[in-house]
Amino acid sequence: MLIKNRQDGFNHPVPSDITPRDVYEGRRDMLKLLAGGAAGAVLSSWAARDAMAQTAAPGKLAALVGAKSSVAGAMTTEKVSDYKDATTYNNYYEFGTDKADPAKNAGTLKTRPWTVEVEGLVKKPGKYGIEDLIKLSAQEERIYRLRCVEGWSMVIPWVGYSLAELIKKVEPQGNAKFVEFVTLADPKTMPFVGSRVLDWPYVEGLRMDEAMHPLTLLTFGMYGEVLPNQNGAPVRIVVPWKYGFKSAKSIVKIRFVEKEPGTAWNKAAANEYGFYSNVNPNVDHPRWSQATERRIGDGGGLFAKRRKTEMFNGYEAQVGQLYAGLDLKKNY
Ligand SMILES: Nc1nc2c(c(=O)[nH]1)N[C@H]1C(S)=C(S)[C@@H](COP(=O)(O)O)O[C@H]1N2
Ligand SMILES: [Mo]
Repeated sequence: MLIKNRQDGFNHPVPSDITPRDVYEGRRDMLKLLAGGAAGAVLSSWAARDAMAQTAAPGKLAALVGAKSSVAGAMTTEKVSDYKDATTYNNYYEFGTDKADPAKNAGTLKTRPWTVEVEGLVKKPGKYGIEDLIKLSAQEERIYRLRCVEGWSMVIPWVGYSLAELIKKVEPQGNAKFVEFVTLADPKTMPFVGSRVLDWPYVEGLRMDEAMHPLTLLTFGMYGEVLPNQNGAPVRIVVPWKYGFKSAKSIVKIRFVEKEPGTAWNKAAANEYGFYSNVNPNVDHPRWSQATERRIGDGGGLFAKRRKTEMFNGYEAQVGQLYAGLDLKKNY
């Protein structure tokens, strides 16, 4: 982000363009067949069994299945991105600044035991072991677009529950106006913590009403499995109407505060990355336009036809009213 001088696409190869098929869709088709009673017929051939083995476990991680969400806007019907793209082309600066680095380096991240501390202006602060946090509410599947500030996007089936479920349980005090997410910064397992790329730990934040919005997802899994390390295991936030960097990975503290928290990218370059960071095609990044995006998996590499970026990443009907009266050009 900060250290690149040109827009996404000029610096990186595009692994998606050589990935032949959509593993996740394959698995869903298989599950539909099974639900329809075709299991016997399907499983009678070795080829089908192989397909099942491949597609039922896209990353061969522990299963984490969620019921399809009924939250408005939570289930886009756009084509889901390839699991391989979603797990090998991403940003997790603690493990390096290249899109291929997190998948290469995040194997060192230790996700058990893991504790998330809920603190600050709440009536019921506490420490949650990750297993208890996973069980706190029913897991849902949400299919969200993810729009990176660098100009690429994907569509990912996440598994988790609305952050609001946790917030209601801990009972924020009246003066709690913001929620701050503090993520792990462990120099022993994260090779770039200690580099000066960012001010560690990576911190993000939301206004209370944004944090309470049902689309804000406390996320434990994707593609029917637990999160791979490089995607923010064991718990991250996903805020679909904001640029990707608002969705903090590998959270260790959720803090309720009165003042707007200082956030990692805002501290690094305040003129480029504001606190709100709502996807807004009408506000250019100081070094490039945000009017269009490259959907990873569309094919065509660097010369792929770009799509028009939608206001609030397409979630305007659900979240637009949160910002009524706020100047979105100033509050970018
Ligand atoms: N802790 C931490 N969280 C982070 C980042 C990071 O570097 N460190 N990168 C952000 C950015 S820029 C993006 S686009 C998304 C990427 O999420 P994904 O890997 O699941 O696609 O994670 C966000 N969360
Ligand atoms: Mo990003």
